Amino acid sequence: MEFALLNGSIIERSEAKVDVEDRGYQFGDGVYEVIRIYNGKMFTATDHLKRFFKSAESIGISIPFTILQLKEMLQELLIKNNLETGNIYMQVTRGTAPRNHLFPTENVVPTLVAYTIKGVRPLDSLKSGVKAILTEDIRWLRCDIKSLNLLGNLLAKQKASEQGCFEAVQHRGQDVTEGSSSNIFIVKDGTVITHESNHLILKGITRDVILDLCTKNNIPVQERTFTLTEIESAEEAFLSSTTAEVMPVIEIDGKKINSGIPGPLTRKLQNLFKLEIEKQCGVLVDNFL
Ligand code: DCS
Repeated sequence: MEFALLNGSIIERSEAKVDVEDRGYQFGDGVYEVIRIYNGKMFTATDHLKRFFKSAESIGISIPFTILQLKEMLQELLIKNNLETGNIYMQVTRGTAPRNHLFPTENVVPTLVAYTIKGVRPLDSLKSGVKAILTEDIRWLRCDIKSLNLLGNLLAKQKASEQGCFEAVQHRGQDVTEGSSSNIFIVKDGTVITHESNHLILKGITRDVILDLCTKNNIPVQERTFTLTEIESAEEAFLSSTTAEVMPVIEIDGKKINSGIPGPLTRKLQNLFKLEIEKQCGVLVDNFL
C-alpha cells in the first residue's frame, strides 16, 4: 500500500484528495519541491526544504510547520512507502476557496501534499550524455520561485522531446538562462560557467553543490551570464538537477560538443558529485563511473 502526506497526516495515497476549488488546481497558486532519495535517505534535504519555505513565503503562503517538523514527516513517509531509490515530491497551495483571483481573506489553510515516486538513476544518459535544443525563454520574470506554474517549462521540454532531445536550453535574446527543468553549465578555457542566481533562473540545489565542489577542488568557476555564441563554442556543457545530477550535454541544436562525448571536467564533476551523494546517503551500487 502506498501512502501520501496530506496536511500533516500520512494517509493512504488513494484517499489523498483535494477540492476542485483548490487554488493550486485552478491557478497554479502554489510552490513545489523535489528531493532525491538514495539508499532510502534524502539527499540535501535541508537545502530543499529551506528553498520550499522561501518559495512559499515569497508568494505569501505560510506553511504551518517548521522545516524540522516537515522533514520528520517526510522521513516517516519514506519509511512507510519503503522507498530506496526515487524522489519525494511535495507541493503547497494557498488552499481551497471560492474561485477568485484575489487571495482569500477568510482563514483558508494551505494544502500541503507530499508523496513518493520510485525511480532509478538515469545511468545510460549519465554515461553517454544527452542532446539538447535551444529555445527562447518565454517564462515570467520570477523564475527564482519554484512555482507550480510550469507552462513555459512544459512547452520547452515538449519541443525538445519532439526533436529527439532530452532538454531545452532556454535563452532570453542572446543570453542563456537555464534548462526547462535544470540549470545549464558550460566549460570555457577550463573554467566552469553558469548563470548567476537572480530572478531569471531557479537557484538549483544541485547547481549549488556543483559550485561548492568546484571551489573546494580548485576548479575555476564563474557565475555569470553567457551567450548563445559561447554555448555554441563551449569545450563542454552539462545540465544539473535533482533527478539528472551532473548530466553531460553532447549535442546542442544538432552541433556536437567535445566531438559528441562527455568532457573531462564534466566527468570529474560527476565523480565528485557521486562522492558527495555517498557522504550523505551511503555507497551507490548502481554506478557508471
Ligand atoms: N531550473 C528549473 C527550471 C528546474 O525546474 C529545476 C529542477 C532546476 C533548475 C534544478 O534545480 P535542482 O538542482 O534544485 O533540482 N526541477 C525539478 C523538477 O521539476 N523535477 O526534478 C527537479
